[in-house]
Amino acid sequence: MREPIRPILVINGPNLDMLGTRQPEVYGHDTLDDVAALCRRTGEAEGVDIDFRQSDSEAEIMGWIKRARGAFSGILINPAGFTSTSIAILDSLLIFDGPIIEVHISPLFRRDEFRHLSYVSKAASAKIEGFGIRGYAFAIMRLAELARKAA
Ligand code: DHK
Repeated sequence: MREPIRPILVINGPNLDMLGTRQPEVYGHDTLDDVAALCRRTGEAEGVDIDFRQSDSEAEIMGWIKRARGAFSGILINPAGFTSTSIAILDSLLIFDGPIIEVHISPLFRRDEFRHLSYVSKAASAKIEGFGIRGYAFAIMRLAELARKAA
């Protein structure tokens, strides 16, 4: 019999709790609760549980990632403001033993130059940006597919 697929960990970095209020012309009108609902719906359709979290704390995010090894089949991370600054989060992600997909709601390639650098990308198997919150759904579909293949 096949092993059950381990859940997917969805990590949201700083200020993403303010989605819906925060610069709606850049990030849209959906709230973080809407993103969570989309992720859970997509997970249900794919037959995989979703553990959805947000933190403004780099240390807390690092702790979640370090404890994810062996417990989750994949990680979806929107590192938000830590994308271009956190070698520490990159190092934590490099400890994880499954696929990692980096998601950004907005198209970073056409925003400020300082947003173009991503340390997290060095640990990611794929990156989705500029699809709005739908990028989360695409990432979960792909992570579920990879988890099924690995099971
Ligand atoms: C979200 C943030 O908070 C910014 O710091 C990033 C990212 C972009 C997003 O598009 O989801 O630069």
